[in-house]
Amino acid sequence: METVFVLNGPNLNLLGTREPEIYGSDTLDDIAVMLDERAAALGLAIDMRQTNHEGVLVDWLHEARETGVKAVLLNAGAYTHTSIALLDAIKAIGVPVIEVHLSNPQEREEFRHISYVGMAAADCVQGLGPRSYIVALERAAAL
Ligand code: CA2
Repeated sequence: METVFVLNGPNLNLLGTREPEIYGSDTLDDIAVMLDERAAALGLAIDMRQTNHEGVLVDWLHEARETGVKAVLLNAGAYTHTSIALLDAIKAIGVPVIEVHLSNPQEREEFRHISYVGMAAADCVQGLGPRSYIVALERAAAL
C-alpha cells in the first residue's frame, strides 16, 4: 500500500485549543482520524507528524524521498512564509508536495501572502479548515 506523509509545522499541536475562529475547533488528532478514514477508502496509508522545528521538517522531506512515499501533504505553518530551506528541500526530493492550510493566508495579513513552500509545491489547498487536508489527500490519490 502506498503511503502519504502528512507533515505539520510549528504550533499546529495547539490546534483546537486557541483561535478557533481562525483554525476551527478540531485538534490535529481529530484531523488524523478523518484522514485515516478517507485514506482507507482510497487504498492509501497515512503517516501524520507534527514538529515545531524547521530542520525536522527538512529531515522528514528527505525521508519522503528515501522511503518512496507517493506524496507529501505539508502544512508548514509560519515556516511557509519564511523558509528557503523548505523550498530547497521540496525542489530536491522529487516527490510531489501539496501545500495545505486551514485558513486562507491570501486573505490574512500581508506577511502571509508570500509562500516559499508554494514556489515548489505541486498544488495547494487552503481555506477549507480540516477539509483542506481531505481535499489535498484526494488530489494526492489522483497523482
Ligand atoms: O492556515 C494554516 O493552516 C496556517 O498554515 C497556520 C499557521 C499560519 O502561520 C499560516 O499562515 C497559515 C499557524 C498555525 C498555528 O496554529 C495555531 C493553532 C491554534 C492556536 C494557535 C496557533
